[in-house]
Amino acid sequence: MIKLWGRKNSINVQKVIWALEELGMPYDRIDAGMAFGVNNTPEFKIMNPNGLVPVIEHEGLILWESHAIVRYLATLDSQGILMPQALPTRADADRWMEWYSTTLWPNLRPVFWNLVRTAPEARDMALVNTSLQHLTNNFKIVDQLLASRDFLAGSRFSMADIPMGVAAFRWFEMPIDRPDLAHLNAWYQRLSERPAFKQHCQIPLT
Ligand SMILES: N[C@@H](CCC(=O)N[C@@H](CS)C(=O)NCC(=O)O)C(=O)O
Repeated sequence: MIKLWGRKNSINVQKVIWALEELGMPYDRIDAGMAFGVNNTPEFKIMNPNGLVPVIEHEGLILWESHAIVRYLATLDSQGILMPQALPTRADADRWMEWYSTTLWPNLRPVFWNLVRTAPEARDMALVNTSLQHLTNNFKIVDQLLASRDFLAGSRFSMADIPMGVAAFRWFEMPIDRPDLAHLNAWYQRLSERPAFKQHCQIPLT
């Protein structure tokens, strides 16, 4: 049984929960992080010296970093439900996960933290506005990609759609001005039909 440490409202924990649910892998989740604590204890820091969630334990392996965990789970699954089998498609999926981490998330994070987790009087709106401009350009790139394919790595849902999906939920839920991006909208509607996304990721932002 896979053990997962992490609170349900964390964007990075949600990626792991979504992957586990898509793969039908049983797991035991332990609340950790923010109000739950746990992640700052010495025992937890032996598992992850960063003191961050998510962390999983499976057959003696302790693993942290949400994308490494999603890739591990996708590879563990012999049916290749999330891991494209053709190498070019796999590389494509991997590329969008990397791009999310290096490019899109650094723009989404300040917008999310200021608008969702910071009191109005303490918000850095200059940072929000600059980051939002970059974030909008990022989602335009995703929109262009989705003009010619149903999912990020081609015609099938894959691991690549998981990080972008949880980011897109925040993009659509946050009180921000958004351009109408038809292909992004259509892809988001396709994701919204997936029970695991609906149940575990489309939950109130806190
Ligand atoms: N790059 C890491 C980032 C992990 C991370 O920043 N986790 C946040 C939650 S999204 C965390 O643990 N924050 C401290 C807390 O929840 O107390 C990953 O993708 O797993």
